[in-house]
Order: sequence, then C-alpha cells, then structure tokens
Amino acid sequence: MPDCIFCQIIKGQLPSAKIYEDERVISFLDINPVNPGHTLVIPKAHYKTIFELPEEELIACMKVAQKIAGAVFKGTNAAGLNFIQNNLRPAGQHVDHIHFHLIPRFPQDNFYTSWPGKPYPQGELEKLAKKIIGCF
Ligand code: DGP
Repeated sequence: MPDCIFCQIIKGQLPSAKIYEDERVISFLDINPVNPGHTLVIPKAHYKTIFELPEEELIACMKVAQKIAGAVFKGTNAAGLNFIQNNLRPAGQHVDHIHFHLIPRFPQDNFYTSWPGKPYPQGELEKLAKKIIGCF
C-alpha cells in the first residue's frame, strides 16, 4: 500500500529501529512510545484491522509477539507489560496497517492500571452475550 507508513518501513523506504524480521513479520520501536522500549509487531502484508487479518498472519504475529514481549520486558527492566491492539479510530487506531503494541510498564508511569468499567443494567449482560454469540 504506497501511502501506508508501515508498508514504507517494511520496504526500507522509511527508517526504523528494527528489533526483528522474518518472511511474514517485522517488529520495530514505536516512534512515540508510552515508555522507552514500546515496540510494534506487524504483519508484512497490509491488512487494516483484526477483522480482515487471515488466521495464518495472526498466528505468525502472535508467535513473534510472545518472543519479543519477553525480550522487551527483560531489556527494559520493566515491572509489567501491556499487549494492546487498536481497531478503527474510536478505538485509537491511527495507522491503518494492523499492529500489536508491546508496552513495558513501570510503577507510577501514568499510563493506566484500570479502565473506567460501566456495570450492565439488570438483564443486559445475558442479552448481549446471546446477541454476540448470534454473530459468529
Ligand atoms: P495506533 O494508535 O494503535 O494506530 O498506534 C500507532 C503507533 O504507531 C503510535 O504509537 C505511533 C507509531 N508510529 C506512527 N508513525 C510511526 C513511524 O513512522 N515510525 C514508527 N516507528 N512508529 C510510528
């Protein structure tokens, strides 16, 4: 995809601090990290979101992400690590080439440790579970 910055990184047309590369997957440091060592894992093939990503690409990314998670955790002396993937603008996706974030975490790093959960009204949890099951 010519306009995609991550495709340009894959092709070597844009620089990156590369951590790992194989036939299917590439990993490099995020240019705007939550914390130093924040790393992205992406498939080389251009897919926008989790919804389109073929299973074999997902599996390849997950295998690499697990290895790199351990290295990032050790290499940054982190106290924790978030594995995050954003889909579409309302969920915080800014680059339209699917990517998995590995974010090393440190005490009081001002990212987050819990999100603002909203309990369901009576009966709604079961109703919504049924609706989602109907969409498989
Ligand atoms: P997201 O919001 O989930 O789409 O995350 C996009 C991330 O990509 C964001 O944390 C910053 C990073 N990013 C954007 N442009 C570049 C770039 O040119 N190089 C690198 N290394 N990272 C980038």
